[in-house]
Amino acid sequence: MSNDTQRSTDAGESGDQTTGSTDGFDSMLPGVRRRDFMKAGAAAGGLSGLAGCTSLLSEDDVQGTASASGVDNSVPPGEHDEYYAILSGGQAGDVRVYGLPSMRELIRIPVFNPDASRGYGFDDESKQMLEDAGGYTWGDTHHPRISQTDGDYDGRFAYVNDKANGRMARIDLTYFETDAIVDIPNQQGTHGACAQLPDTDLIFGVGEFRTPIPNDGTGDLEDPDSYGSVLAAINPENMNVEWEVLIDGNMDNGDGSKEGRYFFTSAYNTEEAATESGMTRADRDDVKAFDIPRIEAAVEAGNYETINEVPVVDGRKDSPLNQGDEPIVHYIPTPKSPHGVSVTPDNEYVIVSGKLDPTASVIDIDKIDEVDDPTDAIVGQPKLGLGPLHTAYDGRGHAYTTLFIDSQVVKWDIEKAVEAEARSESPVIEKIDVHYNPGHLIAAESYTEDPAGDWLVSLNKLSKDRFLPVGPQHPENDQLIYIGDDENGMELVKDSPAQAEPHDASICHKSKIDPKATYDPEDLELDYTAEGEETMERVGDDRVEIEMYSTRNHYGFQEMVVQEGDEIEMQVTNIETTSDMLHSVAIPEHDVHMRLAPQETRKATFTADEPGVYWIYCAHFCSALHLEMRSRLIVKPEE
Ligand SMILES: [Cu+2]
Repeated sequence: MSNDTQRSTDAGESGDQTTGSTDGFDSMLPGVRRRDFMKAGAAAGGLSGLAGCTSLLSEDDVQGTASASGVDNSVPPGEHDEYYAILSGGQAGDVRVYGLPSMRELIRIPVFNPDASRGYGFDDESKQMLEDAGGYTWGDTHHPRISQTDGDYDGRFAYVNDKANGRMARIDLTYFETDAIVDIPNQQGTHGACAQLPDTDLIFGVGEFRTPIPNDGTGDLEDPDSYGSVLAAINPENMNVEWEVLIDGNMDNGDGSKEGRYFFTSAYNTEEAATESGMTRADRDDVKAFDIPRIEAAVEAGNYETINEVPVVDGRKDSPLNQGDEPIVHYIPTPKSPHGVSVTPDNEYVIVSGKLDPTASVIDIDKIDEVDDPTDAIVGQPKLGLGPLHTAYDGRGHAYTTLFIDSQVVKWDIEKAVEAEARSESPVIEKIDVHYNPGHLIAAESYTEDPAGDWLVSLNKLSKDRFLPVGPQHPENDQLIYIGDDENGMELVKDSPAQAEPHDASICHKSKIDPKATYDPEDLELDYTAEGEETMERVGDDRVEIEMYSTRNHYGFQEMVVQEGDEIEMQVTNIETTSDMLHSVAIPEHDVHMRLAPQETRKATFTADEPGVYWIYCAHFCSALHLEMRSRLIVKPEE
């Protein structure tokens, strides 16, 4: 089929954009002329009018939890939601957990950021983990992915990237806490993050920014042509980087085929430019299909260069490994600065959104290795609307794509898109306005082989006037949309404000995650200190080791006397066995806060460098005698 990238001119010459929010869009997508948007915007509005399916509800109708048609996301007091939604927190560096459909935020999991409410970054173990991962105090999380076994969520781990510092983290879903972070060598701007499916054999970090490799000041620093970016394959069990593939151009988002053969990435900088105008020059960029078994065979055969202790395989177009019939990386040109890339649940297609082109490209996965011209693997290219970014699935053959510029979600028929002419609008079923400018959208279990097909969340970047004003930084707006009724169409059910900035999420049925309500001491490295086993011991001239417990409403020691200048290693076990009975150890003026869940043991090492009396207290409200739960740290002055 043709890959004509000429912007369609059949949209008509007049008419205001009738849908979504338009102000400021011309500055959001540089390199594309505003006039083109106006034309195509008119077409999009006309289309949704003809389809007659755009939600007819006014904004007043959708306030509250029960919509006009009776779709209800409310969960009665005391009852549980159906789904866990695990969202990235963006530049907050964390991951948030919502219950769906209520959209109630349940907890935040600090990942790349210290968080005193979880004691994360304040006890020795988590402090050391953050230190070993580069010592940064923040990260930029984008794509949380839950581990899968046999193509379904197994509830073991979630993985999430740090775009700011080139890292990947793992969250243990037994305890909903970060348990490993790897600082990925040779990669800056780790953007996409996704697993090799169906069994999470590898986690992929997708390198967006091109840099010199190695980026150590050697080589030509000025010439962007000499830069590169890599795909990093990470072992999900030990979090080691197993291998990397150097590519031409850059990469953006990523997704894995369901049978483990390919990993796909989108790219917006095939130009290898260092400026915005340079990066948007070409009408087509590409989708890369990494052939994982062939790459692993190349590594096995020693066809790599070791850079910063990682085997780096050359996957550039002119690499010997890409000549002949069995290339390790297929480069499939698609229009224009494509962004979201996602594999359909049945593993037939990978769909990539055009971003600066109003189409999505439907790539037939089986054809990728068969065709001579890589564009022949593109079997559909429906025209969806302006600024198509990300696509989710309902398991009934429909795709849902966010339209960033049109501020809409478009529902379309995947097989009809394959049957239709390129750039046809006929596969479009309906569009719904969202508020405003959506980035990712996620449908329940959409990343598995069997999506649930009931709820969809649109993560909108701008909320504008949707909430009470709170100053110049507005909340994001995560909107809940019901997609379970094909006859009556999509329905907007709830606005949910969010602190900047969720990018993406995974939505998993509650039956597939089984968190522990208290710690199993066997899962922790530190020894358990029971009541009566508390010890305080001077080790050498200036070191004191304390092991004690916490319980309602006291600590193992009522007072601890040390000398000015002593290094104190304090290890505390919360011996409570009752769930939800947390304590903490807060030490004023020493920057120490150990959060202690039931049966948890933590350790903090600090220096008592100022003589005086410090009231150690429990900062996590525990009982009626919470305020009395204190202990004295007495630091005697040097003699
Ligand atoms: Cu307490």
